[in-house]
Amino acid sequence: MKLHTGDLSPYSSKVRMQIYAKGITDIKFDLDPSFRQGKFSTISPIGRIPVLDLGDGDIIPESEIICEYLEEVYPEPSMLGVGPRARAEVRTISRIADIYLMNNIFMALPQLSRKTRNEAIRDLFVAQVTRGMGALERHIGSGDFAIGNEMTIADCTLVPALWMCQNTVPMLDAPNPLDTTTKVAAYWEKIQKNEIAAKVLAEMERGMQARLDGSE
Ligand SMILES: N[C@@H](CCC(=O)N[C@@H](CS)C(=O)NCC(=O)O)C(=O)O
Repeated sequence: MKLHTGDLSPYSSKVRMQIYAKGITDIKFDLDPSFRQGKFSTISPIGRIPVLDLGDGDIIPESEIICEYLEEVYPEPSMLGVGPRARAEVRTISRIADIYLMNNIFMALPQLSRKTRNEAIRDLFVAQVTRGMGALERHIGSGDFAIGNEMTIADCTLVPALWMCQNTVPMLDAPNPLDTTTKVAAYWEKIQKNEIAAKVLAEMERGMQARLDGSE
């Protein structure tokens, strides 16, 4: 199998984090040049990364679907949580991070340039991120991981989303929604010291550097 991925892509980082945590070694990573050339829709109709290539043109798009597929193909160690209630909570946190944090952060990013910024649009999306952060504050656990005592898919979605929040929202000259939280801020402080999270965060930093250098 091959994962079409990118260092800076938070959705791809989520899948890579799951792959590292599960110790999967037979998935290759690839950033197809056609993605950068805007021709990626020939590989995946949705035209976005990550995409899991199973071979012979058989592909699975969407980070959440790929993560669920990998859980079925590589069930051990499970990263879905222990028991139905914990699994529902893991999926809730993953959904908050995807839909209410990451999606709104992406929608705000076109307002990064001060010259062309529409402050009303920036404020609309940052307010939605702050609202999502408020929901996360109420759902997240108080231990080392988002839910329970082991790393789950919730951590895989949350770590790249919190990195995005930390590294992009202040560049919009807006208050950082992380600063409105207590439990999420404590989690963020702790999880960055986790070896697997740190590996993915280092890749995202590398991707950001490449973007700033113009080499990607
Ligand atoms: N819902 C998708 C979002 C994927 C996504 O937006 N990926 C970005 C990179 S992080 C992308 O491919 N953007 C290219 C584009 O929008 O054309 C998922 O969870 O995989």
